[in-house]
Amino acid sequence: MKTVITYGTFDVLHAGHIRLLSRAKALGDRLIVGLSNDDFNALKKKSALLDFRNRKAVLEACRYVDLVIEEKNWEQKVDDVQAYAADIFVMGDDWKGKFDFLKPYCEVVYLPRTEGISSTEIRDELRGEPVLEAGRY
Ligand code: C2G
Repeated sequence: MKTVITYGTFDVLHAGHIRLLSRAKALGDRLIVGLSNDDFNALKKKSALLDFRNRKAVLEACRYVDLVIEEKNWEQKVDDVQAYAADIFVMGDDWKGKFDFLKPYCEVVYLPRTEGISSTEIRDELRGEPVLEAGRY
């Protein structure tokens, strides 16, 4: 069985994430996602709209995802790859080269990122919404 692993925040899941997950799963038989916890998001300076519990529930409902593990820090990937016997590590190519240190442990694949959609844009759009004043509807 070929195991693929990837990592991310996956906030407000959108088609860009889904395309990444579907292409990653297509490279093997099992896809594991290291989901950034809320503390690690703070470290990444990412302010996710949804907390870890919600983002995990959404990812676990995705047909391409077989297992969600917690991403707590930058240092855990080698241990994870070994612990889960991952054959392939996948990330979008906005990370190209950043995880080549994993090459001695598994195949490293950077996939083209989906242009035109990002959680950041969705978050900004949502946050830009006027607050629903009482009696508005
Ligand atoms: N992605 C994509 N296309 C988009 C948006 C995201 O292909 N339009 C990919 C990213 O390249 C990444 C994955 O979807 O591979 C998850 O993206 P994020 O949730 O933004 O993850 P990120 O903050 O990049 O965290 O240790 C690695 C980090 O946790 C990665």
